[in-house]
Amino acid sequence: MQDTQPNTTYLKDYRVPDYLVDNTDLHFELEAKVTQVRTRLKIRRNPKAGDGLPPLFLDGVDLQLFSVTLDGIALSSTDYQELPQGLSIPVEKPEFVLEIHNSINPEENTSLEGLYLSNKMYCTQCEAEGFRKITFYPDRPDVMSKFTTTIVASKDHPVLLSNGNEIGRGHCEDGRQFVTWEDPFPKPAYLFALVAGNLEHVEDVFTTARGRKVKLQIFTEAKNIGKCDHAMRSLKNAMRWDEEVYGREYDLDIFMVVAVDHFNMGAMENKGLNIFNSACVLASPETATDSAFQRIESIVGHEYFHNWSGNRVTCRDWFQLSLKEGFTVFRDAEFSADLNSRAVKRIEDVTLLRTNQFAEDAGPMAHPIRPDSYMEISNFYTLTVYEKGAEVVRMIHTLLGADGFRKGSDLYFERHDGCAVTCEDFVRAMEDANQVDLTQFRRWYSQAGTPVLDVTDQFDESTGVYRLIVRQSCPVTPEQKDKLPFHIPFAMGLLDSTGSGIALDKAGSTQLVLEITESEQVFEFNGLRERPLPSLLRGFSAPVKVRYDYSLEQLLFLMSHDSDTFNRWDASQRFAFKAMNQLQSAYQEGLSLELSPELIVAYRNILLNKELDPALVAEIMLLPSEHSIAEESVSIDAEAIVAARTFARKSLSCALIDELKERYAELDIERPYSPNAKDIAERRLKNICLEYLCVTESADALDLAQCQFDSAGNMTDSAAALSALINYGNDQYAEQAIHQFYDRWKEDTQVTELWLAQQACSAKRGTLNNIKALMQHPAFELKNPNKVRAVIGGFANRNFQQFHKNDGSGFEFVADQVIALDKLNPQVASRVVIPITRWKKYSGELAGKMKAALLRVSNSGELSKDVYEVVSKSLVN
Ligand code: B3K
Ligand code: ZN
Repeated sequence: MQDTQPNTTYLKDYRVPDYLVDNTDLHFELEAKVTQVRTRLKIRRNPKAGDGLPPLFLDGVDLQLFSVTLDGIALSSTDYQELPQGLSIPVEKPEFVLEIHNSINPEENTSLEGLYLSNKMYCTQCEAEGFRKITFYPDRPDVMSKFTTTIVASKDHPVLLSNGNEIGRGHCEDGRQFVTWEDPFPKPAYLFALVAGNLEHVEDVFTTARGRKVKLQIFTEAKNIGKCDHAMRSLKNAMRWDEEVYGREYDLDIFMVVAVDHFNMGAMENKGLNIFNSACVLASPETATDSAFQRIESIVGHEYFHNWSGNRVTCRDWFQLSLKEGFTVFRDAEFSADLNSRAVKRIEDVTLLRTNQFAEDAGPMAHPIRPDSYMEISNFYTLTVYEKGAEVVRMIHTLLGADGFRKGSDLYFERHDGCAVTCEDFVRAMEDANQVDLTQFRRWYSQAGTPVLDVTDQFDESTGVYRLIVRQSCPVTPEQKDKLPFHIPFAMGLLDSTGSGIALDKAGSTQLVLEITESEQVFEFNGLRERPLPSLLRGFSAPVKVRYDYSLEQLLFLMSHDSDTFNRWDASQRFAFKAMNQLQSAYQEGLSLELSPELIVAYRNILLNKELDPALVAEIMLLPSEHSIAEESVSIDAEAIVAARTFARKSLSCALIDELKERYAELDIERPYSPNAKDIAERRLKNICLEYLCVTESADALDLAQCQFDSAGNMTDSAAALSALINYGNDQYAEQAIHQFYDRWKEDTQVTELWLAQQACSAKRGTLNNIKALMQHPAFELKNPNKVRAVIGGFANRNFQQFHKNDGSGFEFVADQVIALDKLNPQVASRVVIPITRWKKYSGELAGKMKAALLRVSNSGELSKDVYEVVSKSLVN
């Protein structure tokens, strides 16, 4: 562990910036080892910061400083102080021009933050605090400036891009060339971007609602130029959608997207120049799965939507991250729901939230969607800030209705355009536009943890009165013991014994949104003839856990009758959880296992129900994952979870073999590939049937997989067949498929990543020895986050069985990787460590072994702030 603990930054300490920067002129001379950066800043004292002229502080990290000039006069090194975190310059006037010359080393920059090289292409990533790795600057989002950028580079890098509009280009005497860009919109430094490379592009035009033509360009290496169509289509859909749903038009004449292989996350919304992880933008039917197509559509949408929710209106400080991220995730989720199947999108999002965000809320790093403090802000780009943040915005939408919400968002954009604001400003705009009081609702921003609703009911036959009694509570989270009651929109309905919805008010509505605000509340419904069956938290109207003691019969009834598709699926999940818990207990007690016959009957009915959307059938057929069972456990018994789930899948596949074959055959139709909702749903169900069939490991089933593998016309089918062969085939066939697939696709980066991930995630194939061997394969690269996520992330996050081996070898492996990665890329290292931080949730020896691995990381010497924060918080008792 390091000697000095990194500083903690607190929201309560926020102060407005002492100085503002009106203009930022940047001049880059790109060279791999020594890139020269010259900066000219027009600076003035912030009138809101009070009197006096405090020293000017500029953030700067890993920079080589050559000179500082103030109003044309060169400063000597005694005129300022160079500190580890930046420059402090005494100032005598309220307005001045500061010029700085420094250099940086993009080639050595493996953190992928600031300016770095990816396959010979220069690119940048500045959010959250990466600009300080480029030059000295007040690197905080509330300093907004107009940027002009000149890039000088050799002919090897013919494409030179930055934000805004191109205003000049030419040749230098030495044969190099330059391009100058000007961004007319003031922006914080985190939205700055630069790209230089030997790139090709596809181009299109979008005509805005007001008839302005916007040039759209997607840049990539020549070999990928055929993989840009889907992203372009998605971009145009997103631009239209934002005009229609939010009345937001694009504001520059050009919108550029660049695909980069080395990237820490999915993509970045830099003004006018979005930079994307190649995996989140490039696709073709032969090389990308349906889920890749859908991911691309939603991420392209997400980054585009940031142009308003994030760029035009940005965050005052990083505690407000959910202001832009929660809102933008909500926007992209609605975009995807409108373009595809709404119910399936909701099910997928809620599954992610319940499995992973709930685990975050219950773990050592739990934080409110607006954290109170951080050591390293990069650690707070979390599912809580993003996905729970989006749920909080969705609750406002539910409370205000679509029209009220739109009034609120219009007011928010109008009031704060061009400003750096807070979550409070967002909520206030929603209140002001609708004359409502969201005082109590604001607790969602400041209290961490997943609230629990304990629901009971009473029916009085003599009076026909039905009562729902709802008690809310919220578990203790780090630094937050006592929580005040939340304001929770609770969508519900009541079903009669025929399965019809009962009218709940005078208008005859069969669904109400109850507003829960107290720790205990009773809701009364009158005039009922019989005891109804409640359908609770429809559409997952709040990010909470609902406990209500449903019987198996009631769950079956909801599965077939609830008018809310989400709740039909949810009933199936509750049902499956119950069955899985029984199996777990039997396993723990050494009894023989038997899968509930009712579950088998229910699944048979679902599988054969042709009226149901195949996408919903597919979602139900997939039993809850090991991770979601773990999240539901008070104390995780990994071995029992694996045993229970494996047994349940085997029992289902044996019992339903004929039905699975029938549906597989019926859905296995040849047709040209299209990533539309209907085809995606059918392929998904077909491939789930294939997988279940292969669980039996029968020769017939494996032949089907082999046949699909040999003849698949798209990557979805091909990858599903590969997965079946890897996980269930005999070793020789599995080996053969793995080699064949690699030989066919080794030139394709995205397919190679998928190939790595499939092996790493496989319970059968992804043994620790094989994982180590994969890391020696030429396709693996420790400096590439996608490869790390595929192999190490795949193993630790998606290979429940091998990662949780009783000898603790999986945890030790992760610890080794964290230690190695921390030297290269702290952001990636601090994500990789997460699976071993939740040791307190485990039962038996696993907890101790996990903690020991974590302690080893902690004692491994100097750690980055990123890893230090996560590890030290996880070791607190
Ligand atoms: N805003 C970026 C995330 C930046 C992460 C920095 N560590 C992508 C997004 O949410 O759109
Ligand atoms: Zn975002």
